[in-house]
Amino acid sequence: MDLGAITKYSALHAKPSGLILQYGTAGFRTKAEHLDHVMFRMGLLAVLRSKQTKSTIGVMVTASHNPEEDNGVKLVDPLGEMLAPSWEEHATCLANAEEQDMQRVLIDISEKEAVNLQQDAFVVIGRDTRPSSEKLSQSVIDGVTVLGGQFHDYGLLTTPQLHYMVYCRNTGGRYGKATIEGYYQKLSKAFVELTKQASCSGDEYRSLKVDCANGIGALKLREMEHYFSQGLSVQLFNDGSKGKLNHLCGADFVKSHQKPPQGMEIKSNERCCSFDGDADRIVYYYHDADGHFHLIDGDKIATLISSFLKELLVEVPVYCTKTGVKHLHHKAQEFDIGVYFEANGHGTALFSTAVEMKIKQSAEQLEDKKRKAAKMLENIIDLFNQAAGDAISDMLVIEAILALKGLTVQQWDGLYTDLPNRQLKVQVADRRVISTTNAERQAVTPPGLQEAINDLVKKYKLSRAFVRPSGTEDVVRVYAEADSQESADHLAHEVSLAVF
Ligand code: 16G
Ligand code: ZN
Repeated sequence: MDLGAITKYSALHAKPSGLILQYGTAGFRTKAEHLDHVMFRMGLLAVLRSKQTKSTIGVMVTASHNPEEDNGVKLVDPLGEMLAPSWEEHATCLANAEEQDMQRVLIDISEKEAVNLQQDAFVVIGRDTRPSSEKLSQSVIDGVTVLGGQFHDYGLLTTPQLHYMVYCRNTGGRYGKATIEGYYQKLSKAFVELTKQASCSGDEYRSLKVDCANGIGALKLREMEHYFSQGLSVQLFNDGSKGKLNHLCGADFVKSHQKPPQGMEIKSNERCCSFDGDADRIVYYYHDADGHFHLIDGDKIATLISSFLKELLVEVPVYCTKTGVKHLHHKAQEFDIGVYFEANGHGTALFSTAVEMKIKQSAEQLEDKKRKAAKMLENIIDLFNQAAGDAISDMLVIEAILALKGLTVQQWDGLYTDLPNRQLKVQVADRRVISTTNAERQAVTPPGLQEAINDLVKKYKLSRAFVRPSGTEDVVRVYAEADSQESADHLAHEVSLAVF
């Protein structure tokens, strides 16, 4: 390590004094003007992680569904996964170190993690369309080069595309080619082959309205569109030409306000979907004949996908984990086939190597019916982004399944009915006084809180309620459901009073 150079360059990316940030559920996130030093330091950290794992590491500059003025950064581990928890702590330490402590913190991390500093390092970088992202990703590059790391800057990418690149590069090309072209071709080829098999590919299945949150999703869908257009035509809204990123549009807006995004006109029973600002989330929706809005969230997406896959499986057990993709992803990896989705629309499916091999073998079978089914599965596997939840990939999976099963959007919606529910956020002095267990469904502290919730829940029919500290905002989240909207609203309100 050339400590002199680090000190010199670090001073050019100085930390505002007194600023403390935390590597949260999805990396660092705050106002863009406070992030320059964090970017530089995450460049440094990515080099250390790369040396330690002897693999390519990713750095993504994005703040997902946050307002345009915000930005953020997260590191992507070798298999396209979220950064390991012990390294999240190093990230927090490094980001908050005062200038004069930088050298010591870097040496500390290297020693603790037994990093061989002679090892080569390679870092790939991507960014979203925020006005601040280009300059901030340049600061990441500064950090990488000061520590002698090599890098490739992909420029504008969706978050899941960067995860895909990292995964491809560390699996010797087995998963796919680590280029944007490779990504488009892999997904589109699988999609077109699948939709060719759909017997009822009438026009109604072939078009979809997509709200791109005025973000990167629009750019990438435009580039990709012609690869899959024989299977699906997409009509893009909020493509960034007029509106502001995530403002009155996008998956997070639609999910939390339970209404369509601005700028999209919806005829009854038309299939529509929304991406979020970095295109790793997707939700669907439609207006029924009476003009009522219906949201199809991550839970229903998971149901559609698993019921399609279930035709080949005996049973589908359900597990719960803590909030955040990193927890869900690891749970899903424990199975031959793991499907995970958060209600907010972030999710994907994972397939074990053993299952992929079995399916490949079956695809060479002589028996026509089995061969067809196996071929279909092979394409479905190719269509999923197994490195991360991916709005573009999920959209194509959903469209293929709807076409193959001949399902309309209403029939899909009718797979089950949600109980009325309400989510609230509560401002408290210190959200960390609330701790939880059992996949964030039970409060452990403060004492008495869980008992109070239990008593409130007993007052309503078919009811449940949970509280947990947010991993991205300084608030406590309250969730309640019950037999009617009125009861759910009441229960949520009463629980939020108990939190104080
Ligand atoms: C982040 C997470 C998302 C989670 C959300 C919860 C990733 C890529 N994103 O956006 O999975 O649902 O945080 O935030 O991990 P909350 O704790 O503030 O509700
Ligand atoms: Zn996102």
